[in-house]
Amino acid sequence: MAVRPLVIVPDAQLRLISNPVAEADRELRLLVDDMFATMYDAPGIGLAAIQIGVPRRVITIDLARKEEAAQPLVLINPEIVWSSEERREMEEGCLSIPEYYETVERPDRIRVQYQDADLKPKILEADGLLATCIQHEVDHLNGVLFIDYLSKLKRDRVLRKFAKQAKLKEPEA
Ligand code: GNR
Ligand code: NI
Repeated sequence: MAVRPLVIVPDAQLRLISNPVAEADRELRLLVDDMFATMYDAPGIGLAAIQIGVPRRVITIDLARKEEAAQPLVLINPEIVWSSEERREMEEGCLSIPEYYETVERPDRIRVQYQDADLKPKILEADGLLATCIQHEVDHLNGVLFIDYLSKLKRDRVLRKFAKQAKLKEPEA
């Protein structure tokens, strides 16, 4: 298991549409292991593969608190097949946009079809934080970030700040 570096905005990789997974091979198991290692290390409650630079439709989630037993969840090729009309507001953050938090409104409840780590088909109904987290991660698979739901003013302000930081970290030409 290896903690891999996180991809941070405005890295263009975060705008890629990730590719479906077709085989439950060693490469997939390695990717999932490294995603959990990276997510727990951060720490975060969810991670999409593109956040470690791998454009595959793979999500890891664990909502357990530190003092609780781990509840690892892997969603491969997830598809939200139903979402409630009822919405809920929740404060979101993203490991690819460090230390920035804003309220986002999303469907309160969802039904998601996915495959587990062995590519066995599954269905999950979720509400509350889990529903929010799954929607946030599925967005990553489609190149969408939670700041895309904010006003252009707020989004541009955040992106400018991170663009400036990235530039400062660039090696001298
Ligand atoms: O760790 C995370 N916390 C979080 C809080 C509210 C809504 C979504 C999230 S996901 C985020 C980790 C992350 O960036 N996943 O892509
Ligand atoms: Ni995120």
